[in-house]
Amino acid sequence: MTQDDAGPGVHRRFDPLQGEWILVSPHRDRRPWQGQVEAPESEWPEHDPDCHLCPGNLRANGARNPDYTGVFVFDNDFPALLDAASIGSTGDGLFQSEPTRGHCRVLCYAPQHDQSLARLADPDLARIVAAWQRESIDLGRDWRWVQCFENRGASMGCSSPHPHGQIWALDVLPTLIRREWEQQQAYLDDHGKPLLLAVAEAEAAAGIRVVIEDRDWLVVVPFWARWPFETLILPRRPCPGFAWLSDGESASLAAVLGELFRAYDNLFRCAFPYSFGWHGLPGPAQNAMVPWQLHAHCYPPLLRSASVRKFMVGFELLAESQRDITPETAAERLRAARGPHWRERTDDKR
Ligand code: H2U
Ligand code: ZN
Repeated sequence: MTQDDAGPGVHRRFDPLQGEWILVSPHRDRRPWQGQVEAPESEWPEHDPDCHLCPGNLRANGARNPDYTGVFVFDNDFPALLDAASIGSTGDGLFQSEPTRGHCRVLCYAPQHDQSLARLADPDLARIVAAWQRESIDLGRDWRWVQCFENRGASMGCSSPHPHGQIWALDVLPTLIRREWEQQQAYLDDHGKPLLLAVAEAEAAAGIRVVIEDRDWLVVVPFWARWPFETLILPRRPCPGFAWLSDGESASLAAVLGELFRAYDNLFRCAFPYSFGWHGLPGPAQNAMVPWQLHAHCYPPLLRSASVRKFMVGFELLAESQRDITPETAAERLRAARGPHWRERTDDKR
């Protein structure tokens, strides 16, 4: 019997990071489903001559990629943000707008077209962590916020199966970042400790929502998760951003990432789709006490199988987020899915 069978009943949970409530309806997971079924993934070749991101290939704008062997970072050919501002601020009442500048990059995780965070070895993952660290520090010298993220899978709007993420740097604090900043600042003012450090300590003590933990990191399905198998990656000491990470913490992060993304793929035996990204203070390390803690959010849409996903529609769009299985059950299932990648298990014929 799972947590949900025992039945905590319908209730709401509070997200102290976003300052929002989430409706939890555990019993609803058993409702019949005749809606959209996600297409199964295909197997990809190690090199795809038509891929814009593979080494040596032509990109969509005609530039040629180098024969890269590790990670490869380039300026986005179709950036959402531009270095130069075009219009000035307008309006101060109902119709306000302001100019925004920024810089967008693409980070190819590996030369192999058929790889992913779930299947790369720890040394390859360490190169990705180093790239996030480098880009956050470098772009953070010039820009107010640096957003590293990845969309994986066609169902999350990813444009190519080649393992890659994006980095957007801009001259303002985006809406969700500003909200997280205000929430963390208020907590620090009231309690004298960073909010997400308190959360990490409380989650580690409770244990029930922990998916992975080592000396440096904690991966939990947060108490207030919106998406079915949403996770939060947290450092276990005060650490505002990538610039503050020690070499040891970067290395253990690489191992933790591999473990987490393998568990996701194993859960429904598929290339588990998600949107994943880092919230860290950009730029070089400084000594000042700040409310911010480095953390990663992973938002995967799958709910019941590789082909049935959660849609954030209806009540979620019009009232507030709602989830079906409890975060405790989700964590239990992710813990059980840990281990070698299912495609690499020789003892398993399924
Ligand atoms: P997504 O798969 O998450 O959309 O990221 C791919 C990014 O790569 C996207 O922002 C860029 C797109 O603009 N891109 C290039 O810059 N050059 C290309 O040749 C292909 C894609
Ligand atoms: Zn490719």
